[in-house]
Amino acid sequence: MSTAGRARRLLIVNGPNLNLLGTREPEIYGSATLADAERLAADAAAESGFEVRAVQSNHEGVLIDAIHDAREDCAGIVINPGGLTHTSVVLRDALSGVALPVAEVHISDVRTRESFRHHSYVADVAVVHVIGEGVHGYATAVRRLIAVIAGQADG
Ligand code: CA2
Repeated sequence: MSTAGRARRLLIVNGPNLNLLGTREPEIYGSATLADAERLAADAAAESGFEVRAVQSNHEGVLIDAIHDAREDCAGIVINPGGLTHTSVVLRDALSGVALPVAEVHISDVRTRESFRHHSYVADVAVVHVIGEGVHGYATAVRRLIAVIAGQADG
């Protein structure tokens, strides 16, 4: 049986190419690394007594398996799907299928970049959206998602 309703754990998902954070394109993504982003998320979660499990993969199926596994022991999912944001129905279906609250994060402001970045397949399955705050957006997303989870528990 799922324990997600009681779990004080979030899954932090980073999609393709986000392992390159801090190595290239600092004018778009800043100079912080993926490890920095994951630490910001973990520290924000710890403020509320939550822990995180972080996964990054360049393979869609690995991300989907991690999302499915979250049903067992996570209360919510923070995801930056990378380029899959704009292409992936299957990633969207995985998020929708596990029925956990989802926060969508983008480091850059995708709304002001190329038009192909304006559409997100994830946006309407997410309850929290944090766009263009740099890696600090992971902490914002964690705090806002925990507030949603706390509200569900109260309700
Ligand atoms: O702004 C974001 O967080 C994005 O999700 C990042 C994706 C991009 O495709 C989305 O449109 C917006 C790209 C991730 C690749 O990250 C890199 C970081 C450093 C160097 C190269 C790629």
